Amino acid sequence: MYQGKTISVVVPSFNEAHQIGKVITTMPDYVDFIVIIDDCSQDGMDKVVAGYQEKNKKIVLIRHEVNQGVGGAISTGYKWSRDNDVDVAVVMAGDGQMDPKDLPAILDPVVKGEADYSKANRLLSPGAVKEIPTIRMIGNSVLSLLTKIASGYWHVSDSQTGYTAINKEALAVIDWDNMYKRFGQPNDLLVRLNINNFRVKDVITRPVYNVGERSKLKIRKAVFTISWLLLKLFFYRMKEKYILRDFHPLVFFYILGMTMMPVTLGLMGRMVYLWIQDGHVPQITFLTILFSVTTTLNSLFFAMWFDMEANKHLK
Ligand SMILES: Nc1nc2c(ncn2[C@@H]2O[C@H](COP(=O)(O)OP(=O)(O)OP(=O)(O)O)[C@@H](O)[C@H]2O)c(=O)[nH]1
Ligand SMILES: [Mg+2]
Repeated sequence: MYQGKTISVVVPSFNEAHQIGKVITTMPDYVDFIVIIDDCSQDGMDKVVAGYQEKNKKIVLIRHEVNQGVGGAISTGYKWSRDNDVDVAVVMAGDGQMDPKDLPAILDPVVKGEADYSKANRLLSPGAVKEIPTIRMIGNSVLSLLTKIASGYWHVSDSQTGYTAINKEALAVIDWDNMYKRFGQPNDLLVRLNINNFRVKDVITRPVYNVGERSKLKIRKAVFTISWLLLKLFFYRMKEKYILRDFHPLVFFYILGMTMMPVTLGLMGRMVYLWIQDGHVPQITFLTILFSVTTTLNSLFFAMWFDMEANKHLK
């Protein structure tokens, strides 16, 4: 128990026979359940965990018969936590990259009732640039920016962290069976939390690399896959949050901005073409472009601003 609340730590793990022991032995005493999801590992990880289970009764081992991906494993752990009436469910990876010393800071906002979901933010830690490998830093920053737009949590960054805590109210409401199953899971979850008006807080933590982990993340591929997912999630949130469940005219601003964008780009192309061909651009063409650029940018920026205002109370 932590401050009177039962805590489960969900550990998504795939081929972590080498690292899982460290995750188990460094788990703080106040954690009530260590829910290890073995996502059909092929390296004998289940036997390693079974060995620890004999001495540590807090360990729950759930094995997937088919590999589902990290998001699928997290959903399984969340469902177990929900069905066992746990107050707060934490996620810590099975590769030992989450420092248990940070756990109280991640738990506090949720346990104190200041947030429904809290997550680590490594990008804001003072040593981030030195400690996070450059390609991961760039990929994560790009996805964090896109996740702000898609999720409506404009104050949140480091969207890709897997170190999080969620309360039982959110555990009960989110449909875990429909959650994205692979590395885009944290992004999908943020969008669903926003649609349900849950409060989210970032907690600054130090990044941990080179502790014996072997990453399964192919960063370039992940950036494209998750960007595409975020585009779909953006439209899903607009529909659910601002059309079906409630209404906000910001959708009109987004529609206008997005419709005008290709028109503006087309007009700009035409201007460049005329300039190269004739050496000058008719005044009317230039004025039309000016009007089009202003309308596009104003509409998009106003839509973002309205979205920011509508979600201000979810900090
Ligand atoms: N369940 C499941 N877990 C996975 C899978 N791939 C990775 N994981 C787990 O998810 C966690 C994070 O995976 P990593 O590959 O380390 O990715 P990451 O930590 O987000 O990224 P970096 O470490 O920065 O590369 C680890 O505990 C992995 O064991 C998978 O296919 N299924
Ligand atoms: Mg890792």
